[in-house]
Amino acid sequence: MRLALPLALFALAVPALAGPSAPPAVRQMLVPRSRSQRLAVRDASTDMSKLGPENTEGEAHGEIRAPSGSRFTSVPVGSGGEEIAAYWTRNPANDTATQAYIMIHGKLRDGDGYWSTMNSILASAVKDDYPGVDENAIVIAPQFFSTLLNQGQYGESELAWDDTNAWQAGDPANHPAGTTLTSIDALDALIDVFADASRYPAMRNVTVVGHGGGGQLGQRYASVAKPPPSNVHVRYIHGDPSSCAYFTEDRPVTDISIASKVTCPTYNDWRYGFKGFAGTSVGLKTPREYFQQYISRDVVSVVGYQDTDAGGDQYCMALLQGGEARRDRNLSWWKYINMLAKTNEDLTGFPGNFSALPDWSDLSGGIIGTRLVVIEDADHDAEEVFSSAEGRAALFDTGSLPVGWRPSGWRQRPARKLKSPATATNSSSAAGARSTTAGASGGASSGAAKLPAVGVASLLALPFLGMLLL
Ligand SMILES: *[C@@H]1O[C@H](CO)[C@@H](O)[C@H](O)[C@H]1NC(C)=O
Ligand SMILES: *[C@@H]1O[C@H](CO)[C@@H](O)[C@H](O)[C@H]1NC(C)=O
Ligand SMILES: *[C@@H]1O[C@H](CO)[C@@H](O)[C@H](O)[C@H]1NC(C)=O
Ligand SMILES: *[C@@H]1O[C@H](CO)[C@@H](O)[C@H](O)[C@H]1NC(C)=O
Ligand SMILES: CC(=O)N[C@H]1CO[C@H](CO)[C@@H](O)[C@@H]1O
Repeated sequence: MRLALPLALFALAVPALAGPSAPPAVRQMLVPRSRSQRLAVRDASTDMSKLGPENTEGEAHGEIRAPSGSRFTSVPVGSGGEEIAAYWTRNPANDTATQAYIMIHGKLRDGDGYWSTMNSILASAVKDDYPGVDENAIVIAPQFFSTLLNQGQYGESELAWDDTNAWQAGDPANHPAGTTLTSIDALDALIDVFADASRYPAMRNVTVVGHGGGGQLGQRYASVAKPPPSNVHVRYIHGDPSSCAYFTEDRPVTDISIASKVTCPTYNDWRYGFKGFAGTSVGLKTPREYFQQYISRDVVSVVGYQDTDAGGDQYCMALLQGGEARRDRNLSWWKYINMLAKTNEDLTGFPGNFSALPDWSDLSGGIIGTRLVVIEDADHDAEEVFSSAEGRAALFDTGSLPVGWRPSGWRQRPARKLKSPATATNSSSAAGARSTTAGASGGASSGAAKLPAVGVASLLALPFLGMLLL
């Protein structure tokens, strides 16, 4: 069915093929609608311009070869026998490891490469005696296989997704047959492994890192992950995703020559918004409840300031999130989160026209745990981002983080608590009760304690960063 679609449709549907000068109306009209279209041209993470109508993106995995220092294994997800495949530190010190890093691969589904990247970032931090780094930290890179392109590479109980990008959105797998588990469930299961004190008695910090395609999953995961077990602290780091999942129908772009909601009817559908989100194996909450989870967690949004190519998703749903460059989408997202939460953060110079956002300060109390780190010299490259001083801080620092770049005119302001945050009440659903627990244990209050320190840290870090960037 995918192959039967005429090439002309692809040429129109894919902005890169239509050319940068394609009028916005054309870009917006051709939002993929049917499942067969969705499979082929889902979003620009699937780079059809290079590969033609048959998406062979990420095909060149060949035989599975675990990079030196790792092994290829799999971990149960749920109770139905399914497993998530992963590259894993070969000889982990399970008894003494205090930290685990779950590194999500990018759009090419190259878990092996991402395992190596994270492992070498860790090794160099250990070598440099970077404060707080555990030399026994365990590195895992889950492998989200595609049933279209990775046949023969996954075992019969291992999860795989048909659409090569479905895993990025947290959608359900379609292998093994009949499974309803999602990539979100798979990450939840990995965290549960490390929270099992009988296997990892010393484990304290689990960090989920996603960049680019992995950043898309990482951003959504930070909102919809189940509340983690209380014996581990989870940090969620998402870098440079092409799009975020907005909690409301508001969008930063009002310039209709860039994109318009009117001609982009799917702008709020799941992956871009919460419409049609099917939930995870622990159930479905409201967008307000997911917002509360997101802001009460240790979430670090990492943006490469040089990430300004019109790469990544160029559908109108993504363009409405801040235009062509991922950087602006991310900066707009920061503005959005802070405005919804009514924080005291200075948003001077941040892009995004949000004129009439709802006031969700009843959920935040004016305080969010989410932090933004902008790495001035980094492009769209996980290694560059996480080897930088700020990227390393995001990965390894406890307490305050350097904020990195800020627009001119921006000033550090102290956090200002408006009132004690309520819980995302939705008395009509059991979801409300679950979120109470998340809010209470999660800690908008821990965010409150951390935030004022950010400014001090950034001041202290500046000369240091200057040296490193030379
Ligand atoms: C460490 O724990 C994992 C399970 O999480 C297990 O597969 C592995 O065999 C353990 N390794 C050692 C050396 O105990
Ligand atoms: C934001 O609004 C201003 C004023 O209406 C407009 O000039 C600008 O193009 C808008 N920006 C975007 C990204 O929509
Ligand atoms: C590790 O967990 C502690 C809480 O136990 C937290 O304060 C700290 O920021 C975490 N460190 C990282 C790097 O996530
Ligand atoms: C409460 O939950 C229901 C079902 O999930 C949803 O339709 C409704 O919009 C929610 N109400 C609020 C105020 O969030
Ligand atoms: C804060 C920031 O980066 N603003 C920039 C967003 O992107 C637009 C267009 O690329 C620039 O004009 C802004 O300066």
